[in-house]
Amino acid sequence: EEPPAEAAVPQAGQDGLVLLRRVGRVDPASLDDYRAEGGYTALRRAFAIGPAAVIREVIDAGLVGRGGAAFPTGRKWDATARQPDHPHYLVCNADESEPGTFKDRVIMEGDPYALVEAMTIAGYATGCRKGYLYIRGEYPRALARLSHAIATARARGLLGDDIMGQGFSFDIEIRRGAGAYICGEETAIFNSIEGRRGEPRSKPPFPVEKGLFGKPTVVNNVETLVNVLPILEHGAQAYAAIGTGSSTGTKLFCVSGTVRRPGVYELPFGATLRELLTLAGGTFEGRTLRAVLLGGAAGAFVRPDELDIPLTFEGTRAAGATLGSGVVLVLDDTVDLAGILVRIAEFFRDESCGQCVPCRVGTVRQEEALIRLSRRPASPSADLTLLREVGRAMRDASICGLGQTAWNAVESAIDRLGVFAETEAP
Ligand code: L3W
Ligand code: SF4
Repeated sequence: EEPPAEAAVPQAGQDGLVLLRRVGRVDPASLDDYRAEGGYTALRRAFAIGPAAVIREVIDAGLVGRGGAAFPTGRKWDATARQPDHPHYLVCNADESEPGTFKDRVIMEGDPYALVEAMTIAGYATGCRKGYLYIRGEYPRALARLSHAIATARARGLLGDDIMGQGFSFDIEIRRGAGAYICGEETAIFNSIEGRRGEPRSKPPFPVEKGLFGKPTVVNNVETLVNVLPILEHGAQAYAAIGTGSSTGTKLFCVSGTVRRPGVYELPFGATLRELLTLAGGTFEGRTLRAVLLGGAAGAFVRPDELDIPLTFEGTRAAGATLGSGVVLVLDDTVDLAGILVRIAEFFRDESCGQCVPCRVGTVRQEEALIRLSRRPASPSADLTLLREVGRAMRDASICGLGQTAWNAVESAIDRLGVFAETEAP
């Protein structure tokens, strides 16, 4: 039995949290608890100002997607709302499968009504009557708590017909993933929900035009959606005052690896990686930091001398890294880096859907080359050259993010950390 969500939040119940404020403080089964702690004030405000003003608030707040790509949420909502073709669909991407990512699980288990309320607001703003919650199959507790929250909300007139007597009808259907990482790619989710193979579609057309069942669809990550609650509760201006000019609000970081207090931490954008690691207790006694993998398997390694990187979208980009979905994997000097790279390559090879050649073949070649390099060959340069060629082909010619990013972490380990440098030919 997994420990409950709040055990994964060292800050649970503390003051000053925005997205995690109710986690560990309310009974996740209790709608009354949720309402007593501010629940459903955001939806009430949404009804008071109307759909167009809700979208305006989300745009003015500067909210961008938290799944990794940081696309402006308000623009996505606006584009969907304007589509003349109907019906419109909402899909919440809760297929949290990026290695080292466990923030959405904490929200879904610890504050499930927040996601139900946020999805209702998104549906209202974008003209949807139906929302799908596509949840990772390996999250049984989150599934149970959300199923309960959805049923209770429906029984209490907060889902279904004529919500809160406002003439708006909306409901949520849960669909479970079946263990494939690629089913977290937004268009693969559509195929999966439609009963097809979970393979990505080529974009454009973007989902806002042609998504689920070929209809205009807004797809948002769990964390993205719950940000809409503080935006509506406190207003766009108050929200945008948190963080930096280009990265507004707070971010959930998933800290794992060789660190004293692993878990999900909520910090305003702009805090540094050093501050986050200090909060998490730093490395263990007698050990030194070797590297931090920022942004997950599709992200980049950073060195111990780069800890002052501000944790913002623009700051990590300028440093040649990425925030991705908030993965902060800490590696001390006892960790076998080459082994980690082989593990990452194995993951991508395993999870490639096989639909396009650069990714299907490239992920195999990448893993083979890394296995050879990890055995410390006398002349590694041929394999390093091969890795670069294969990496470039995957990045430039793959259909979806999986293939496009499968070489990121490996490249950064070679270029920034100098992994294999000691075996490189002079
Ligand atoms: C309308 C346009 N919409 C783009 C939309 C698009 C999508 C969003 C981002 O994710 C990230 C990567 C990794 N009109 C639009 C438009 N959109 N242009 O904006 O789009 P895109 O294509 O930039 O990215 P993406 O394929 O959705 C790639 C991260 O995902 N990743 C894994 C993440 C894993 C998790 C998790 O487990 N929770 O998040 C792996 O690659 O960081 O940046 O909605 O439709 N002109
Ligand atoms: Fe499938 Fe990889 Fe191509 Fe994405 S890049 S469609 S995962 S083969």
